[in-house]
Amino acid sequence: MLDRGSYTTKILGSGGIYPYESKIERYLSDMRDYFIDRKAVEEILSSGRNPLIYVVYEISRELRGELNVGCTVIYPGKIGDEYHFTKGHFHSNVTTGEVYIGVSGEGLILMQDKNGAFNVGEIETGTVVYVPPGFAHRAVNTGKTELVFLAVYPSDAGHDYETIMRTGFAKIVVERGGRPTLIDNPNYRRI
Ligand code: M6P
Ligand code: ZN
Repeated sequence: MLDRGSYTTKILGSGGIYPYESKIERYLSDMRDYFIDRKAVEEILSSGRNPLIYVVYEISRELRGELNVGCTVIYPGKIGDEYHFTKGHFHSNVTTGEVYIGVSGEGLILMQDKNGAFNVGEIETGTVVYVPPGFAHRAVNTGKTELVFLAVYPSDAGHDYETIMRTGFAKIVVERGGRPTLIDNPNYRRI
């Protein structure tokens, strides 16, 4: 699939990148504990549906100083009132940052550090978002089409999903009056 001696890949839009090394699919069943409306989650799953929320096409490298490339495609939609999003993570290596580059669609990037400092950035075609070291990051698709973006991050960054799971993000993105709206997360636990 990927020739390790080749250093180029191509952005295919909602098809991700090609070639890539690995493809990760996240279905609603993989994100049971993430969406705020647990009742909506269980209703969808018990009706036999299990929507694909997002896919990540990734090329990872090994040595310190090398850079990984990921292309994430978040499918449009909501669970209850809440727009589809990525799980969100801190980096295990807290000294590492990341850059997101918008390819198509529209959405938001939520960023939050361990002291609770919160930041939000818009992402659409051509947007470049810098995620500083120490900030957990989650992308949210607020549009009607796939949100596609590239991510570039150090090969030794690592994904820490647990820390942000313990508190949740301070804000969530829901539809209010037909529009995406950032509201306080009622389940947010400051530590
Ligand atoms: C981006 C990068 C990846 C990440 C992916 C999905 O492509 O940040 O490292 O895996 O988004 O985000 P998450 O891992 O939080 O589900
Ligand atoms: Zn990251």
